[in-house]
Amino acid sequence: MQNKFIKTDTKNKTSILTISRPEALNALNLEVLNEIECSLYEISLNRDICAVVITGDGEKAFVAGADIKEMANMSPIEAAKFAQKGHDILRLIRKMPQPVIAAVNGYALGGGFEMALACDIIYASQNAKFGFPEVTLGIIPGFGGTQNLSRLVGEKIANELIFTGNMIPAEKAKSLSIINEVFDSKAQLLEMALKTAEKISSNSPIAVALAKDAILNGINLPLNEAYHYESKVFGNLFSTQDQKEGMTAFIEKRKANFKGI
Ligand code: DAK
Repeated sequence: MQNKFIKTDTKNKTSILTISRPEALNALNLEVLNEIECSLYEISLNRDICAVVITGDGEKAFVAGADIKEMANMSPIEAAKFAQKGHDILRLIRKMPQPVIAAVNGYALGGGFEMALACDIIYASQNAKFGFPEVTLGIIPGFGGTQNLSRLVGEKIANELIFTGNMIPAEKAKSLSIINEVFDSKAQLLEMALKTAEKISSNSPIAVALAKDAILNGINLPLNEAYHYESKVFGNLFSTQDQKEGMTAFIEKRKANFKGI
């Protein structure tokens, strides 16, 4: 499929997915969501890709939210379809074996903030701004925002952000542990996102995928059940070639050659 709004590029073992609709600050309409879903799905099946970076085109925005102009005239059926598409993408980001890094340059608002929150790591440039303006439009965050933000930072901080619709700058988001790191410029942001992706790609892809699975599936379980889940995943890794290779390479004092099997 020829994409209109999504550019994909591969560097070493990393896929870089750029949301490119700068005239609307990369706002998410149904077409953009369809292209993101297809691109991520293809990447999720590609065993040569070990990490993904999602970013926004231009200097101003990562994603300024769902497309308000498209949403304004949606019928209830279209709105439900739109909502389902958004949820499908969030589930895909969470379930795909490769870690996904959001490289947030400029505005990450509404659905854009929610997409970043679904990613495994969030890096931002100094000019990034995060917020949930939904209540100013008569709606609430609907791509998981009320749930993911409150689980991440607690109810009180999430309440303040969601009830006011205020935006917070990158440094504040970092101080609240919403994001991992802030970088001076967009160039530095992308460079560091790729560097982290490369470091991830140097490890066993199957171990990284199962670590992601254990964190995501364990985090909402009672601790004892989560330990049990972790121990099963840990045990499963001893049936892989990567576990044998990683430990043999350590003993033989050489670099491991992981195959992801
Ligand atoms: N949608 C459509 N167009 C947008 C847009 C958006 N979200 N954000 C910006 N644009 C367009 C502007 O209309 C403008 O287009 P023209 O007028 O030039 O044609 C162009 O991008 C440049 O924007 P501005 O001229 O406004 O640029 P400024 O620098 O002055 O302001 C801004 C930047 C980001 C502060 C401002 O554009 C703004 O406030 N944008 C809207 C931000 C927002 O409210 N975002 C949240 C959208 S609601 C759901 C799940 C999730 C959602 C919905 C449903 N279900 C499960 C059902 C998600 C909802 C949202 O994300």
